[in-house]
Amino acid sequence: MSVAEVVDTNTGALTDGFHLLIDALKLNDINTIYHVPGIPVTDLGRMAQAEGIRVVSFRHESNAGNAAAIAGYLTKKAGVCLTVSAPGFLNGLVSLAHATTNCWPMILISGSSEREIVDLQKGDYEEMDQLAVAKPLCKAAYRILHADDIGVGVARAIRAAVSGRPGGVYLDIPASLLGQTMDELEGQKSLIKVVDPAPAQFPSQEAIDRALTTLKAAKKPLLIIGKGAAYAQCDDVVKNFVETSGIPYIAMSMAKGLLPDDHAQYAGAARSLALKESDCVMLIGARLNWLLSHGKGKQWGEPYSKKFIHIDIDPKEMDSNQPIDAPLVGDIESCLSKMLDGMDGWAKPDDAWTGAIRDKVAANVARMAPKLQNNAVPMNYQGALGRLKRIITDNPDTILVNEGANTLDFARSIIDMARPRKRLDVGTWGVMGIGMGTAIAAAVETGEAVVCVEGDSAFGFSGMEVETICRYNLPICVVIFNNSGIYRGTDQNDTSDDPAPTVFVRDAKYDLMMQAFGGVGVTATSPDDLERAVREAIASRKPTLVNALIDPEAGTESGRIGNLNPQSVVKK
Ligand code: OXT
Ligand code: ADP
Ligand code: MG
Repeated sequence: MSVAEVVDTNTGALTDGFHLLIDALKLNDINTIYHVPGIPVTDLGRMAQAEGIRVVSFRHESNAGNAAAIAGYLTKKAGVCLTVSAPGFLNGLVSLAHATTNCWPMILISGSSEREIVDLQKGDYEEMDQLAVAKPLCKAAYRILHADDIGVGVARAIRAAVSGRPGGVYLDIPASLLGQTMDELEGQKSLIKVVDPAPAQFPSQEAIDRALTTLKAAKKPLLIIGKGAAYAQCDDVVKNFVETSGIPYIAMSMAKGLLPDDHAQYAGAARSLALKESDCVMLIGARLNWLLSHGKGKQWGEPYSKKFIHIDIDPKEMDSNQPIDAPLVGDIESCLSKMLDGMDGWAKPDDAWTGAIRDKVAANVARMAPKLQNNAVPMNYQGALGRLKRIITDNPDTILVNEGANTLDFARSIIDMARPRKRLDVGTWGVMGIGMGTAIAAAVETGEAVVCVEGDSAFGFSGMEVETICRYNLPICVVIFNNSGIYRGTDQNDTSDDPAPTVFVRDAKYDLMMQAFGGVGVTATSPDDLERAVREAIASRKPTLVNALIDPEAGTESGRIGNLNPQSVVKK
């Protein structure tokens, strides 16, 4: 820049890295930051709050990061997590990788130490080459060294997070950047408002025609709807496509409720039959990964007996597990809208197929119904979840957060969801520890009441955040399925005085944790107790923890995925 230009624009007023970063986020409608304070970002958090950004301060970065990740999923905007350097950054990194794995937009902003010292490994306070560490674990990683690059840095991070297949982005902020000053007017001019960050991506007409021809030829078609379709927020188009096609569908866990689970075409309760017998499967925002047994095996019937149609925004997803006969690369709204244009006079699938699925659904639902009405004490999963099922049906806007093994698997098949993006869980990795961060962001981003159904092990990974829930007075009811262990509370160690690795203190009083911070803590020993406490929590919107005592013998090893455990052939 020439001297003349500097004189022209210099107003005398200065801005600095702190303010430019905050202004850049605000300019791009980022209005919440999930955070743990400390050197060098304490003042950044304070100033962001003073400038009108909602700053939610956590007890551990993993939970702040999980909050940012799910905020991205719920809002289609990048969720932002702000941490300190090295250890805080590393704590946040698990959730950044989790966001990337789940295809959710998130930005992890971490303060870092001085480049001159880090690069020569002279031993700075919290020294680490964070950019290098982050790179392989996220979609993109950037470092900003100069105040006049903050606009570009934030814009690149936002675009990378939300465009194409969404994912996690790391933004490295050396401490010295925050204090750098520049002319205020010049600074404002350097900021970028990102235009059209996630542009629509239309497939070609040829790809649409191929998909329609493949689908039309099927005798037993099946739709599999995944959380990518829920993320896409084109709920009406998905509904219109499903109903126009008349094809049965199953919903992956977090896509439950995109159409109501009591929909006549929902085949969730006939999952095995639908996967095995179908002759053409159309995937809509779902990957053929481990959750779908990679599209093969006995669950899927005869090898290579099915045609696949796959809608995904990422071309690399095609053929990743099975040959895709009709790839549709584009965003779900554009792909389904274009398909619908070609579906005038569409012939719905034969009743022999849809009727067989309906019958199986009815039989499985009828078989499960009496189990959900049991009042056994100590409670089992079905008795407890039968009550929560009713509560969620009566309160369809309530958000259900769910983690654990048996607690997760039983809740997924028992609790029906009626609205989109109301079920939030462990996602693609099956990771424990998402509970409290997810619940907090769900309450903050939507204002709705949240019921968090947690295995006692799962809860332990993020349990300290009950203090955060109380501090921000959030309408969250945590229900702990306390079976005194991981999977079961009954394992014995016969070789020493130590407990077996999978068991916890029997009947621990988790409710006292919530009471310690001023919330409501209740022990529930019966389904009646449980129902009363959860209904009261939803009505009062007070932070509540219900310690639901579950029979320690009720669960099974790893829930529905015990088959993934390797077996020792020389086990003593
Ligand atoms: O058709 P069929 O006959 O097959 O029947 C199916 C449906 O048709 C039927 N169904 C219905 N019937 C009647 N009515 C209705 N409405 C209905 N709906 C469905 O029911 C069956 C089952 O249906 P589903 O569920 O749809 O089908 P299925 O076959 O199960 O689907 C397959 C999958 C793979 C898609 C599904 O199982 C799935 O999504 N699974 C996810 C599993 C998962 O992610 N688990 C979590 C990880 S386990 C383990 O890793 C744990 N760890 C280790 C650990 C982790 N994870 N992370 C970290 C950071 N560190 C360590 C730990 C520590 S779990 C865990 C803690 C566990 O202890 P807790 O105390 O927390 O929990 P408890 O176990 O409760 O003690
Ligand atoms: P699930 O676990 O529910 O099966 P996955 O996370 O495996 O879902 O798959 C979600 C898929 O959705 C990802 O492959 C992702 O690229 C894709 N996706 C995300 N957003 C869109 C969108 N707007 N349009 C098309 N595909 C999308
Ligand atoms: Mg347990």
